[in-house]
Amino acid sequence: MSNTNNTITFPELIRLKRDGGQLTEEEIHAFVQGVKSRAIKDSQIGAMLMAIWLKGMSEKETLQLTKEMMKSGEVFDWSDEWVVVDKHSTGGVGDKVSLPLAPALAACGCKVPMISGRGLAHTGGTLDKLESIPGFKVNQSVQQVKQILLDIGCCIVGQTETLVPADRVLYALRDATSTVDSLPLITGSIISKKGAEGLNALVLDVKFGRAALYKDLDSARHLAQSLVTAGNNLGITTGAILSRMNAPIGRCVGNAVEVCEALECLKGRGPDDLNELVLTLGGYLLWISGHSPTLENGKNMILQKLMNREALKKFQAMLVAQGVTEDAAHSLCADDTDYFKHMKRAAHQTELKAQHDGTVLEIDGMAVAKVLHKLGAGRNEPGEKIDHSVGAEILVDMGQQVTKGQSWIRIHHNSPELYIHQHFDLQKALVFGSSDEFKTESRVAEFIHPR
Ligand code: IUR
Repeated sequence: MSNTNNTITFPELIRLKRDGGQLTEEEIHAFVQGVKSRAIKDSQIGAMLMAIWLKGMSEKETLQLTKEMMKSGEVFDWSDEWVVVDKHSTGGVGDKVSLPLAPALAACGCKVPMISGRGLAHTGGTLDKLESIPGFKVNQSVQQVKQILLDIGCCIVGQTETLVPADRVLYALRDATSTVDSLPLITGSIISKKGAEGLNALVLDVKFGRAALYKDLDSARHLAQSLVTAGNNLGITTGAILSRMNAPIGRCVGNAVEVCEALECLKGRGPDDLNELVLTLGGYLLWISGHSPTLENGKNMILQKLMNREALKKFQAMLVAQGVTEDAAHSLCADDTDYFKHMKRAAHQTELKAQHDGTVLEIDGMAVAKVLHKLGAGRNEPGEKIDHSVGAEILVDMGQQVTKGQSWIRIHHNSPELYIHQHFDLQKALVFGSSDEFKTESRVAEFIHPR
């Protein structure tokens, strides 16, 4: 970009945003193209990101940024007859919802090309969970994705090189310039990738609470509204749920143990809160994509696919299509099975005992996740190897009366023993109170509907 033919230069563009101005469509186009082609220096991109972080972007600018990012790479184009849907979660502890949700939606007739990520820091990634299953391949070409959608209806894969290349550059520089937590930048990043997936409908699970990116309902609602607006403006029917993320979802945290719990859910034996999220997110997608006349009816459709094992059959077929042997997939999906015959089991299991009598009021998911991370379940840098067998099983329910000495958590680890500070941090995560202090809360707090 030069000023020889009256176009604005990059330093002028940065100054415009820095001083609170609005960028035009052409200017945003030039910026994203410059990012993609690397014609703009990293220092200039960083400065623009900080200007956007400080001054924000209007709805119009955010939409343009999202569109330009989407168009920076390949945009999938599926058959007109398909109803293509997906879910995106802002990340939580024990969040294995995608694993039962994708096959349940496929069993209802939707096409689900789920593009997922890997875990970083305390958050787990769906791809890491699936890689606990020997043979599972997350890297599939567009042609392979198309074939799996045609044959089965769902797949869970990693992002291809050609999808939204501008996001790869921007995300790395956001990380390096402390500009990750900017509403327009998060919106552009998430919705551009969903747009490139060629979706008809999208549901967002925006989490709030102690173990979430956003700690309070208000800030989560702001993010959800920005995502929903951009998604709908892009032509994807988009809605969101705001869900509570304090205690881990379900009873298992860690890659292999979460796969076991997801399989239990697919066998109709999942924990209540996981079931609630799968039914609500799935039912919501069926409703907004026109597969169901109401949300309630949509939830019932998903429930039926879990109870009659049609979702499980889809999952089994997806495992085979993505590289797992027929024998292992069949055995993992069998009614009575030893999951650890096929997935690596950690060398040690240590149970911690409750130190008082009392009612379980809360289990701090973030504290549990941090200990597991140190034990090898998570990574500090992208690309780092992780230990899929590290995890935790929570042995008590919220609101349960426990007695001193009762086991409340089982840690799966390969280190010879847990350090004293790890015992301490885990014990602190279990919050006791009296039974009248406990109140049952559903995971789902609010909906933001398409508009
Ligand atoms: N996930 C994304 O894909 N993009 C983001 O900016 C964030 C999470 I934060």
